[in-house]
Amino acid sequence: MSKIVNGTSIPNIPWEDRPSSGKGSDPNKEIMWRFSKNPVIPRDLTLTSNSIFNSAVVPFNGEFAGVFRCDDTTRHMDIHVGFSKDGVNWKIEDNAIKFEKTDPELPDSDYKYDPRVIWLEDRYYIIWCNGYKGPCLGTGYTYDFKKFYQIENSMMPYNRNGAFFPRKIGNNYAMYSRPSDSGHTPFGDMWYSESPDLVYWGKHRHVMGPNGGWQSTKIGAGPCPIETSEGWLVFYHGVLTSCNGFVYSFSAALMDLDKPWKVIARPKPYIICPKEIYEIAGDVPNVTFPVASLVDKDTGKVAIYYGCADTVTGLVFGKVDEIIDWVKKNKF
Ligand code: BMA
Repeated sequence: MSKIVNGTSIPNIPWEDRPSSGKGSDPNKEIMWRFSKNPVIPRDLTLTSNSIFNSAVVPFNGEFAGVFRCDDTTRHMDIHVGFSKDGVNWKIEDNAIKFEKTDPELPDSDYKYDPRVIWLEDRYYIIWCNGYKGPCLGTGYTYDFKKFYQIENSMMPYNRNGAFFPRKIGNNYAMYSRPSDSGHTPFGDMWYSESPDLVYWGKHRHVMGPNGGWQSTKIGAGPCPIETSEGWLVFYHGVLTSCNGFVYSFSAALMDLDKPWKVIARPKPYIICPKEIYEIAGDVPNVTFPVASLVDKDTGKVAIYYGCADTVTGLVFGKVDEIIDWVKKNKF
């Protein structure tokens, strides 16, 4: 029995056991290990893609569906739907998703990027960084990954890294987000907000901010939070500013189940930091940026999809129970 609560069985979760020797083999050194076939999604999978990264994947009809950030060869940023039988080999549509507006007054998007997707009550919600007078949080939903509907923007500019919780907290929907600026923000804390209807958001609470080392410049939520008996397991990215620019790594923290703005344990070390060639070389060097997790409730296996150097997409694997123990052992 794993510590996962309210989870889904995903018997066909993409998976590879921890290697028995070499890189990733020592759990005392690396609590998660990279897929040997990384990167799983190449940059040129669609007709016009320059890069495919920072993308969201969910189990769908016994297989997998996803919403992918595809920057095209004009370097326009948009999100595309894709499907896979095994979570590793993907077919991604050449054309970007066309959302049907649920209100004709909804503003158009100048661009869309970094989507998160979550099953919530009766449908899949998508939340992304949306261009509307600067980056804000765009929101929509789909039942079938064929028709997509756009609802009100969840947050006004400037905000990024929105991640919905998979269930209500008390009577309200909930999310993490990261207020930012109009550019490549040199600061960033994680915030928590609630909404009775996914339109009006409030009860804003500060969650946590930068805290030295790999997470000294800014931090932001990665995949949607995972419910466990020990608290919400939240993978998040952290950034440090080196003499060559930003370096994006990631780790995981545990948050209070009823008050998810309260941090139970936050680790000092990162879990993944740019080290492999596809993470240190690309359109934006030195970026490992997690945005989606698949979690199998029966085995506690977790597979994280992460953007590599803003160019391709990789997978890392771990076990939820081991990661929880590691977070507690390595907390500040
Ligand atoms: C952030 C976002 C991410 C990107 C990261 C590194 O501000 O644009 O999509 O991965 O920068 O370039």
